Amino acid sequence: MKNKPSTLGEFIIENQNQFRYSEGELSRLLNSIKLAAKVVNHEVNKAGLVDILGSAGETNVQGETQQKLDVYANEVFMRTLKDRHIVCGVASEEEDDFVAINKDDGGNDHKYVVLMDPLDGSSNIDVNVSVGTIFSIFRRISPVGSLATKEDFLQKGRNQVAAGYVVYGTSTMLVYTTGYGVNGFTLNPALGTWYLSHPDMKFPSMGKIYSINEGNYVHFPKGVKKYIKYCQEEKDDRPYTSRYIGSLVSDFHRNMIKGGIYIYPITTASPNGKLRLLYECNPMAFLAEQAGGKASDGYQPILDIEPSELHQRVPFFVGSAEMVTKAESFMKKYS
Ligand code: AHM
Ligand code: MG
Repeated sequence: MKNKPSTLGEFIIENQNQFRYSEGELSRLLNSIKLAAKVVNHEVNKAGLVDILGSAGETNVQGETQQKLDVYANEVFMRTLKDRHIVCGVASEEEDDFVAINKDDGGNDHKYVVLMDPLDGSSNIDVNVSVGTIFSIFRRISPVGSLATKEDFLQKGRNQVAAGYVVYGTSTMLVYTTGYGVNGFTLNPALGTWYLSHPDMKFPSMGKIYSINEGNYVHFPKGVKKYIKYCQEEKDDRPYTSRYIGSLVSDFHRNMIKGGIYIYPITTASPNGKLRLLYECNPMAFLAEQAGGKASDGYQPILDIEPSELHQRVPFFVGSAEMVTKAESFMKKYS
């Protein structure tokens, strides 16, 4: 009997022929992400030891203060993807615009674009709480040989060929999908090797955890307020448990393993929601659907939304399918 692949490297090679157009380019791309994640992990782990904590004194395009580790993670991922000549373009939550990799870099003959949030959950960096990296991969629309265009990045989530996240938690994990289920790999820091620790991850269809920043309660739409009250009601298997880390990656990861729902709705302060469609919601939605869960903006699947701008925000409901469906029914009823 053939041995099952046990490391991420083996797994990528083993599954390479699932892709219709595969010439190994996507595999090389995934290998680069895996390498950059190790470099960032190393830096996150020693964040308390070196002078890397705190604000870098810059603000990003959305007016938010960037943390030094955000800047560092962005640089590592950008550099890895650019220098290795494996993509034709990259867009990052931390960059004002997408970067098309030009001919001199040899990038324009490549098929894929990457969109990413290099360090998500930045408010948790200073306090030793889990943060993450989120990535999303599309095939370009523009012809191979030309420069990547905005249209390559503004594709609906349904077109993703791969997506994943890294959670820098009590242990560091890389979880990803290429449209054939979701697999999770845990980093052995002593060896620098990712081992397949969570094969074929699935959201339980129903859970008992709801994750939402309840401090914003007064600013939530009525459907969300009513759904929260439903979660807290003493009836059947309720009340549910409230768990909110404030790092999407970590909240999602826990809910996928235990069963639960994460919600970041519109609020008075963020009338379109806070999370970004392209860097956060699309990749997490692809993972959710691949794991048997569901992702919605409260009314429609996230993956069906046609993006109109790079830094677009959307309300986000993601998790166990039955819980998301229930939350949607409240949105519909009280809209
Ligand atoms: P970030 O990309 O600036 O870190 O923002 C995204 C994060 C999510 O990880 C998290 O779920 C959410 O913002 C927390 O926001 P809030 O502090 O408003 O609850
Ligand atoms: Mg972020």
